[in-house]
Amino acid sequence: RSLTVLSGGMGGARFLQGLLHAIRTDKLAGADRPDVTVVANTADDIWVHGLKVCPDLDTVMYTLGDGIDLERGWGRRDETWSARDELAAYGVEPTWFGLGDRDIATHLVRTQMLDAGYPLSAVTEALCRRWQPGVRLLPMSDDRVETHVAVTDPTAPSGLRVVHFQEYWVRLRADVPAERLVFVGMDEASPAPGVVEAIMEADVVLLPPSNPVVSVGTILGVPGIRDALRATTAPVVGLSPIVGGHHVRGMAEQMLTAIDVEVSAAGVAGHYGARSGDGVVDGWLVDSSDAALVPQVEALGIACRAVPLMMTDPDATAAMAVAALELVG
Ligand code: GDP
Ligand code: FO1
Ligand code: CA
Repeated sequence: RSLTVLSGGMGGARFLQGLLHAIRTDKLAGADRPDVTVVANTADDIWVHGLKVCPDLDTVMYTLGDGIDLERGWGRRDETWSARDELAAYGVEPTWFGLGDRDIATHLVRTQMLDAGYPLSAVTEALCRRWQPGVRLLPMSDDRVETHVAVTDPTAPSGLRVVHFQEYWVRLRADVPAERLVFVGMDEASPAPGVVEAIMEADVVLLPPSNPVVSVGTILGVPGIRDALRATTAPVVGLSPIVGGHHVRGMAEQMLTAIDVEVSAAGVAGHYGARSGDGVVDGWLVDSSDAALVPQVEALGIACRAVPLMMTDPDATAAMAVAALELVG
């Protein structure tokens, strides 16, 4: 048996922890323990100080490999910041994006391997030999794809300025509206080796409560991945990252607004759409507090249930994974 999960960073990594907990404590139906393949978003990736940084891949790898800083939710535990402070003393930009000393080792290994000609998928496999995340971790693509965000800038001739997603999130704290999203390199990208197969050969495909626009949305945007999701014989089931009309953390509200999708669990379900129509999901979980939205989602042709969707601890998160699999099992 095999499960394939299309993941962003923190929301996806938390969900995966719960899914692995459910598997290891035999909470899933069926005798055999499934293998898990994770297809991670790489459109958050950024080149800084000559280094290739892959936040969502690293968040999943560090979280499942028990190296994550639990409080921040990104980067390494017991981190120090000497390199960042030294770079700032040189006045080298970007000073708003901090690389921790321990984390830098990961980026050095990755960048050296990329320079030597290895694709990102092979580099990720090499990094995972150390971290042993307990899943097969694949980048969505070996090609460079970057999310950029257009924000209002009265001094620009067009009235807009385009910044890298990391600049929007980290420097601007996502507190100005995202006017438009640009996925640089997306049209020319192709799925990394194993990605389409992992979707086609899975028994179930899961969309965790990751950002539907800049995490799952970008994965689906890689030419061929959406088609694989529509073609697979596996049921596809998602969990809402929107609870009570708001994201739990992050910037899904700003991203959904930028693409004119209603910020609600039903709005996101409608955005993904039913596979029986021209969409990508068969099933959808909303939070218990959004139970009133269930009929609206089912009217879209998507099986829907309301269950607690707050990832407060591994048991609660494991129960979410079990509910997702039960919905389509
Ligand atoms: P990122 O790459 O670090 O932004 O992480 P993801 O894209 O994987 O997940 C971000 C999404 O997770 C956000 O839209 C949050 O609303 C959602 N999220 C975070 N924690 C929870 C939770 O406990 N429950 C639910 N339902 N969604 C959550
Ligand atoms: N988030 C911040 O708020 N400030 C940072 O300086 C920062 C640096 C950073 C470096 C490596 C990395 O893997 C993640 C980092 N993040 C930082 C988090 C990052 O912005 C998020 O994980 C996302 O890309 C949101 O999905
Ligand atoms: Ca992300």
